[in-house]
Amino acid sequence: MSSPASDDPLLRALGEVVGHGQVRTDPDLVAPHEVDWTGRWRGRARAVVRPADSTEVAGVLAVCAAHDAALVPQGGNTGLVGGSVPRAGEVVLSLTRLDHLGAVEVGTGTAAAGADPSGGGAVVVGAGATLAAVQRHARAAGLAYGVDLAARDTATIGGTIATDAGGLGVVRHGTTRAQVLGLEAVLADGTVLDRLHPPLAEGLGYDLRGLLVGSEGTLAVVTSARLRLVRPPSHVAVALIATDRVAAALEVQRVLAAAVGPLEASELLTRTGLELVTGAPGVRAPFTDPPPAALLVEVAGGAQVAAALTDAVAAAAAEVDGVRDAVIGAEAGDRAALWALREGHTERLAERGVAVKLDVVLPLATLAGFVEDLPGIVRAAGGADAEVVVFGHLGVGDLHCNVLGVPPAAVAGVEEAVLTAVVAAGGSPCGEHGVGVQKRGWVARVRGPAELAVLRALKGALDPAGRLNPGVLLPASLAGEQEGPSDHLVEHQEGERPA
Ligand code: 2HG
Ligand code: ZN
Repeated sequence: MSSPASDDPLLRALGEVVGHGQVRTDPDLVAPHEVDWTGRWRGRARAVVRPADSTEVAGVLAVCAAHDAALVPQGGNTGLVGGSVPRAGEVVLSLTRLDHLGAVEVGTGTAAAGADPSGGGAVVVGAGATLAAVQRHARAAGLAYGVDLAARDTATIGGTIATDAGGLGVVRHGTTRAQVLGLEAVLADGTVLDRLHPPLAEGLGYDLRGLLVGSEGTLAVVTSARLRLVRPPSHVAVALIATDRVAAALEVQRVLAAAVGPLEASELLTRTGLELVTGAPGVRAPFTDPPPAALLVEVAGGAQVAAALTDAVAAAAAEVDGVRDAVIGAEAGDRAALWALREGHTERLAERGVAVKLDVVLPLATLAGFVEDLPGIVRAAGGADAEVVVFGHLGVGDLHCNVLGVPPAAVAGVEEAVLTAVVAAGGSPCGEHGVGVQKRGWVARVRGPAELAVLRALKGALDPAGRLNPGVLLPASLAGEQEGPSDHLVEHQEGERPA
């Protein structure tokens, strides 16, 4: 339970801000906040603090500043790179109670309001609102939110802003950055920064909103956001196209985008992943033999969209060498069944153990070659049992490389080998999952000295004492961290999966 009579002066002061019942220290209540969803990243929390609104968040940050205590902001804790779990006794700042949903502004129209002039809108929501709650809320007003993830029921808006999540609609709508019209955030000293409704003269000075999106809780704590909403298409259709190699799937993607684009979604599945998801009870395999690569596309259009997609897929099959088969999902149930194959990957993988997850971005020109080389790369570094399952957001070159069967001692070597190959192929070692703890060393490796100096200056200006999410995103040398427990945070690696 709570710690009403805590001897810890920090916890007493926090209780005065949020109510003593919202400062949790009971190991059973704290435990779920100390480990991530995959079970790979875990640490220790001094307490979990659950403010109700931004005023209380400001109070929590002011108290932490006065007591020189570090904190880790946490939303739904569905992150995959260790960015939302405590490491060495920080206070976990749980934002799930900030789940308010404001009135939807439909077609408010002007650039100043930030709404979509083509008939979309905007809405202000709390950082703790789940993605699914925001989607439902937008739908009730006839609109849609452009970001969607399989973890929608648990992932929060704050978390998706922290990592600049892309998700399943990224090829159509861009990442979260493109949806955020305004932000409210609390600075390390407890000051509230209100940029929810930036004035017309948004260009007047630095873009603070852009700075905070993707900053993973290291510069400020986002408490609310004003999000762009779009008008959903009247009709959509889905196709899953089996091909004999990734290069053919890429070529089909190009041909379909030209014929029936813009694509609402364009996702890659590969043989090992298809075997995994179709092996689950009750799942109907779309093809007799799982193909080496399959492309899942969703397109929008009028009432005849499924027929248009069927024709376009047939034309692509005639034009592109290596297309084996295709399934069209016209009705809602069939579309959902095809999407379930893609969305089921993460959960099916988790049932097989704690995968080494490497989310990376490749230029489309080198992506196919990279995927072909990957099994050899992971076996060379991770041993003969290492098996890679690749899938992801093909439209933007964002691949999720999940490696199973890696002995704990070989995990670092597998990460090093895969990410080195990504960089050699002209890609980025970091995609939509963010940097977190997992890839912070790579920040210093891929960004030049001038950029690193700017990153250090920004962190120093906004969080000079290094209290906001220490150990995340910035390498220790840039974050101004003292030599301390957060430098030795890999005790959690290869931990047991949570119960
Ligand atoms: C997805 O695209 C998520 O489904 C999770 O980003 C990816 O489990 C993963 O590696
Ligand atoms: Zn993804």
